[in-house]
Amino acid sequence: MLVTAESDKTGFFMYWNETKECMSRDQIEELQSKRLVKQINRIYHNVEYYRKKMQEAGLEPSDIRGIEDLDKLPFTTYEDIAKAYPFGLSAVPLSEAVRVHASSGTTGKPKIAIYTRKDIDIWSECVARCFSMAGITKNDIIQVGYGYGLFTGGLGAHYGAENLGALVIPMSTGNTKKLIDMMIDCGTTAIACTPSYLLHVAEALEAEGLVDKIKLKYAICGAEPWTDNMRKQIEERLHIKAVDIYGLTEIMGPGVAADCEHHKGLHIWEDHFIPEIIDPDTLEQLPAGQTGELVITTITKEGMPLIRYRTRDLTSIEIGKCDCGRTMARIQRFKGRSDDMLVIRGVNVFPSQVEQALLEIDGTTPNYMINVDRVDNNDTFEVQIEVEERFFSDEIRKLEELRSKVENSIHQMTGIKAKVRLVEPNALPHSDGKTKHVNDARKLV
Ligand code: DLL
Repeated sequence: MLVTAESDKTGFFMYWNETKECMSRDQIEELQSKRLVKQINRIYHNVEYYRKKMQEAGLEPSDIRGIEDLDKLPFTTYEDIAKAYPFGLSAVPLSEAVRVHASSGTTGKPKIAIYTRKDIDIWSECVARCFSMAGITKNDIIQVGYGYGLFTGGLGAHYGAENLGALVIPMSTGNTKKLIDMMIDCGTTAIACTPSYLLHVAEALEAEGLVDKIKLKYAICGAEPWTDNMRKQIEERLHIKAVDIYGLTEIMGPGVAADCEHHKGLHIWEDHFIPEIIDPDTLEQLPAGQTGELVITTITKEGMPLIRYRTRDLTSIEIGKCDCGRTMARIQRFKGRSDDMLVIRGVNVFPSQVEQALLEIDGTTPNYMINVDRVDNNDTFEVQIEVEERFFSDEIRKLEELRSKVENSIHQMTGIKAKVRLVEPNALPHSDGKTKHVNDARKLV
């Protein structure tokens, strides 16, 4: 049964912006074409980086007349963002920008995103649409359990929830006991956090016999891969409704797409983003339904517009009206990445960052193994490193000093703490071909 905003008073099926969320396919494509043409003109004239790239491809802005010309445009990659660090892709003078966020790059420098005031407003609108789709209204009390700071999760969810008019508790990460205390004391009805963390919270609540004391109704979980099974576990153990939310720093942050109560894929807000799926090897566009790499073009972003940005996230797209009445394309659950990025405790980690951290320390070798697992719904992150023989014949204090140096260096480079184990030369598996540096034993069931 199709339940519309008018017929449902619980708020669970509410549209935040019905005119946009339920546009016809023709209207979506017409709007996208208009906005794409405008965006290409802006970046050609305002961003030297894009102008050069377009000139190299033999393109002028007038060659792009609508979305049918999208595939003429060159891709943008995270290497482009790294090369332009920090503000080389900015399409506005910095005096017009009001915020910066960042996430891990493959080595050293982070990927930076720049926002104007209008970008923040559009972001809050997108998050409000997602939260509304999840059932949240102005009557809710929401705890934001994503990290606040350079990571987009905290502030992104916060502004969206405030836009909705909900009462926001800016919890951030790191203190489960306090989160639970406030959840009970304040009568929190919604939570935004990573799905693995929410399962951890569920365990803590069960252990203390507190599940019946909470008033939680909704959860909006994302920032890391998870499964329908995990969603069902969360829903059953906490007696709530949970939805999936997707986003990435470069494009905006959380709220690029989210799923509705029908769980038939994450609606991507096509009035702001044009999604494509490409074959990551041939770079050819793939038709709806086929799995490949998600590519996104931002058509309203002012601060740092991205044209055909290769997200490296593997998924497929479904077009067509959803049972909720929304018409925006649906991204299916993510099937992995086309690069080697890991998401550990919601943080993006590249093996190359660990390698870089080791390079800076005398006595370590480039032979290392990253072991990731999930114990009690918490990600574990361990790095084994072969170190020079001499450390094993030296005093134990020197070995301990080296271990602590490596731990600090990895923490600085990746932003999260690893358990470091130093091992003797040749203790790790070696191969003649491509050496395996990651052992990810997490089973997302
Ligand atoms: O993780 C933004 C975010 C915050 C999304 C809070 C949702 C909730 P980044 O740190 O830049 O941004 O990481 C982006 O995380 O390319 C995916 O690989 C992964 N990711 C994000 N959401 C999901 C999801 C934020 N729902 C990278 N399912 C992306 C699977 C996800 N993977």
